[in-house]
Amino acid sequence: MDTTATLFLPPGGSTIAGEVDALFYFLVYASIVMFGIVLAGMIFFGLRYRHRQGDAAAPTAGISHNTKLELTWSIIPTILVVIVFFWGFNVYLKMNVVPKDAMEIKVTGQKWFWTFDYPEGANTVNELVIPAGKPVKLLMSSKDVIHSFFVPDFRVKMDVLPNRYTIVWFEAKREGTHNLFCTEFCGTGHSSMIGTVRVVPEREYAEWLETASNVGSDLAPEQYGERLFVSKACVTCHSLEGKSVVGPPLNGVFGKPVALTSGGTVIIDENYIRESILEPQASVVAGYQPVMPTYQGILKDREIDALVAYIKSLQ
Ligand code: HEC
Ligand SMILES: [Cu+2]
Repeated sequence: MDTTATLFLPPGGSTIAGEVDALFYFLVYASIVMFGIVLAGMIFFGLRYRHRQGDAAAPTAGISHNTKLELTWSIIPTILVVIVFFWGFNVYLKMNVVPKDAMEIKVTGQKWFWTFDYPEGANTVNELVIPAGKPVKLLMSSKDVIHSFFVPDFRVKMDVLPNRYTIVWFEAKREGTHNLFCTEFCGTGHSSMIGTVRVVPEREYAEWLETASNVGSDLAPEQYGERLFVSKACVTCHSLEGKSVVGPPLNGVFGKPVALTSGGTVIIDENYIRESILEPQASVVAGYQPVMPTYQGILKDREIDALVAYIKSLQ
């Protein structure tokens, strides 16, 4: 249960990490020892019994087998394999049987970000906030292709599929932040499908949850929109410096005309931005792929208003 990084693995941040690591290192070192024995034997026999000038041809009669040797090289590996099976099965069960008192968070993967829905109505994008010392169950699904939820520090990895739920659970040991990756190649934006898991003390979590459901009420719409633009992952696809990334840049576009793939032209106004957020496929900007995800059900009206105000302010 160490918390420092080891030769092959990052610091362990969950209660299961120590057990996964122990099994992993057992496998690594057992393989190295076996490899050493086989290689040393090969080199030794190669040198000891190499062909020399004047040697008679090798005798072929009278050599059948060596029972002791054969039993040894069968029984030792069998014992090792059986140990690894039962050990692995034990850890597997612990990782797969969710404790009854686990709190549940809904995870949605889509091109190319993660959404987390908490029981009390709060939601976050690309940042999972959980209490320390409490088991957390993630109920996961995808809106489009196969993604995979991976938190190396927790030693958990689980595919996130369309049309099906998958489950993963863990208990973070103490407060801190951990990297979250999508580890299934899911298209051109795959490398930006990253996030963090922020572990906070249990008391702080309750407070966070309360404020998370009504953040921004104290901010001016443009400022709130600026935050949402980052926290809801718009930045992964939209530049504010006039560069074209996955999507078109959004600075200085308000009030200007834009050409659509369908042939027509529209003026970028409040309604067009709103439609772009909720029904991105309704009018697709010429020269771009229709890959913007819908934010229907993710953004509340107040948040859409703030984003519109923010984009408007970017002149
Ligand atoms: C996965 C990448 C992706 C994400 C995330 C994304 N968009 Fe888009 N967006 C696009 C693409 C691609 C287009 C152009 C094609 C289209 O119109 O659907 C676009 C188009 C737009 C347009 C129309 C722009 C124009 O010049 O006409 C607006 C407005 C917009 N997005 C706003 C947002 C906001 C606000 C967010 C965050 C809440 C967001 N987008 C998140 C990819 C993305
Ligand atoms: Cu992905």
